[in-house]
Amino acid sequence: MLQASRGTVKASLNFNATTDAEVLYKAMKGLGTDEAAILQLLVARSNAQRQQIKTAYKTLFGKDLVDDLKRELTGKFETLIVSLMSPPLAYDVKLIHNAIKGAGTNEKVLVEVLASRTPLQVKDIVTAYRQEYDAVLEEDISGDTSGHFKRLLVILLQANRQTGIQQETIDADAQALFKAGEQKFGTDEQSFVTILGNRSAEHLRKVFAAYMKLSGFEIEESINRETSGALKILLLAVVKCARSVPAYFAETLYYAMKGAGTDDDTLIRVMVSRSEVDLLDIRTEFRRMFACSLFSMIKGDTGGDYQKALLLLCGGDDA
Ligand SMILES: *[C@@H]1O[C@H](CO)[C@@H](O)[C@H](O)[C@H]1NC(C)=O
Ligand SMILES: *[C@@H]1O[C@H](CO)[C@@H](O)[C@H](O)[C@H]1NC(C)=O
Ligand SMILES: [Ca+2]
Repeated sequence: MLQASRGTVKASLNFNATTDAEVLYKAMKGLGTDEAAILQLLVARSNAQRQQIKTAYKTLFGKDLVDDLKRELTGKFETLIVSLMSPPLAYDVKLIHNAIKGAGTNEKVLVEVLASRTPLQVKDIVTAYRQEYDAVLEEDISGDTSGHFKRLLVILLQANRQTGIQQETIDADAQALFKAGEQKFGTDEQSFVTILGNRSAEHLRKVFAAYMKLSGFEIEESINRETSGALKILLLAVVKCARSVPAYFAETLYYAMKGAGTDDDTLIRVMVSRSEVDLLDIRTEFRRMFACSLFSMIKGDTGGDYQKALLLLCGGDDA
């Protein structure tokens, strides 16, 4: 896939992997570590260039760059830098694996990745997961989840959404959603799962408008009232991504930082995975939706080298 142009991170023009590997080696050798040199260099390179630096580093010094970074760095800053070093597909596969391995399930990560990635990306994740873990992702996710939440995740894993707009079914879909929720005692979750899991984003946007006209409610309000738990979170993510993926991530980042404390895992995950995709659009949506810029919120919520790297990834303030 071509480098999308809406990211904040771009390929460096006068790139020399050997020179970069030497700079990183110097920043880490001996006592102490030059964290500033490491973060300034790595944020200013595309992920593809970072992979070339990794290779050059091994050739020059016979050592694994990521192992050295892990040894020299600590905490959230280490997590951020190591995440930047991972190729995007491998990063997603690892996120999903970590979300389901062991006891418990990180539903938030499953929802975010499977609701926001393109069909092609989801297909690549399924294939790469099989190669990496010799396991079938659908089976592993099915074993870890249940009910309608599981059903919708499995539909999303097929990455088989219809394409385009089916003009003749817009009203029928809106009516089916109304009947399945607001007009029903209890909720027919299956109808929500079928329509939101199978229709294209363009089609769904038309359905949401028809739904509003028909019922007087935004579909999000109805999902909030009619469903609960992980299914609700997944349905809302699918709706928000159908409306606008950058707006979905702007909101995700906002709630990762709002109030006391910070959900650093989410902050790192979103900043890294969107840095070469649509972080510029996410910044714009963030500024439109909330009272401050993404930059200023990161600045207020983080510190140290971790903050420096995140602000460079953010790439600018939208006053
Ligand atoms: C990269 O820099 C090294 C010196 O550090 C030089 O020997 C090499 O030719 C350069 N490579 C390219 C492609 O310019
Ligand atoms: C959509 O989702 C349902 C599951 O609810 C599935 O059975 C159905 O075959 C899917 N495909 C279409 C085109 O509706
Ligand atoms: Ca109801």
